[in-house]
Amino acid sequence: MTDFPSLNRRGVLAAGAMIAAAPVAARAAAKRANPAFPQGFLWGVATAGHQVEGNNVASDTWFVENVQPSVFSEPSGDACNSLELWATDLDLVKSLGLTSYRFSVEWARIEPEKGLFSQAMLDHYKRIVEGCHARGLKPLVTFNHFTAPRWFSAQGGWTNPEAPQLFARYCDKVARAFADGISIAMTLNEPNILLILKTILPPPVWDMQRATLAAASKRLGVDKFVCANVAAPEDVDAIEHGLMAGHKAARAAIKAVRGDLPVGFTLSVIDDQAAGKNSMRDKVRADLYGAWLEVAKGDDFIGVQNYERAVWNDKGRLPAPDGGDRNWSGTEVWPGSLAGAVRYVHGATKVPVLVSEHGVGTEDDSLRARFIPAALEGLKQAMDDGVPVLGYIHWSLMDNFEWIFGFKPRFGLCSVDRTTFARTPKPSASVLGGIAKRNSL
Ligand code: IFM
Repeated sequence: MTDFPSLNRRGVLAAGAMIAAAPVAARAAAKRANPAFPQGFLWGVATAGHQVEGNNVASDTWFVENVQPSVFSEPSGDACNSLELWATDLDLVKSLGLTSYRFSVEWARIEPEKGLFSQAMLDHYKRIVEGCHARGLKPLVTFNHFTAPRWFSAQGGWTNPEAPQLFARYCDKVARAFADGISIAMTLNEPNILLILKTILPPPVWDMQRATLAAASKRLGVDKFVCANVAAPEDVDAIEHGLMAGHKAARAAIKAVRGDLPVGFTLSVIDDQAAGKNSMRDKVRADLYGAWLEVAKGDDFIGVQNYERAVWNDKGRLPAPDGGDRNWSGTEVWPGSLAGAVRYVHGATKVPVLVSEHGVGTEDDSLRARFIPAALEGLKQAMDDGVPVLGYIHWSLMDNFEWIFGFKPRFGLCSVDRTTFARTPKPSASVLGGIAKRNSL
């Protein structure tokens, strides 16, 4: 969720400063990477339950999409109807030549009321895991991708001291149902997203989020409705605290069921670069990632999710240089950012990295088709330099529900007809598929 409208003013100094920042990744890309990826490198695509399944009616996010006022530009509705079409999705992933599929399990479906667990829904997700195996795909499962049951958020969400234990209880149920079939477990998706949004979202958007949550609380007659990716700034620290304890409790719960299953979480990481003397870069990094990178040191791997770079001088973030590619919101698209983020995260944690998301929101698929190989060149160079990377998972399999922005941003390798739900691969899908099939750039 890092793709928000660019708030940068373009300045004449920017281009020079960006070049001066001369990230290692860009310089490294000048020497060619060895094109061959290691055997067993994971090639995949990611989706998230709420963004593709549709009708996630017991979730907190469904509720806040449909209150008035709402910060959401439109509700998720049927989304891509993947609750029904999940097998079609798996066929698509296979037909693209990929080897793994990252998807998320919806807590609100599995525990729609506090303490009421749905065996049918556990079976549903188990069938997806089995469906992956039937197609030779490795299932990479996210236990929580932002959304929670409505009852959970109505009792203060992650700010409630009970939250970590409730999350761990749900993770235990999921792990008992099908941990034996999954290849990699991710407890939380981008638990640092609100820290990043604090530096990006303008005050009116925070005001709208506050108004949305106030409307939700009022409608339910509760003190405080708190979601993981729609929040008031004053709640962010308490949410982070809860998420951190939640991750640790969930990891322990999953490991108790299957000790050899790799468990970690995914982090949203901008490739932050320093420009000039006394750059703020290191302070920004400490604030946005520092605590989570410490937590990751105790995990089996860390998921890195990168969409952009940011160049910081001593006063703030520099505007992107004029020219060059832009995404749907006007933010710079710079392929070297993936390697920069991966090098930084591995350097700080020393644990293996999974690129669990990377992509670009754009109507211009030729941009995506150029962006993927260019980013992978830098990634492979980092691997040649010794960074252990388990795989590359592109966001996303298909255009889907991009949270408060609705269906407008297009991140998919496939388009989706919003009426028939027919999926159609875009040319960029064969670019990634070709690399995956060759296991080589
Ligand atoms: O759609 C989101 C996803 O849910 C989390 N990571 C970023 C993606 C694009 O903004």
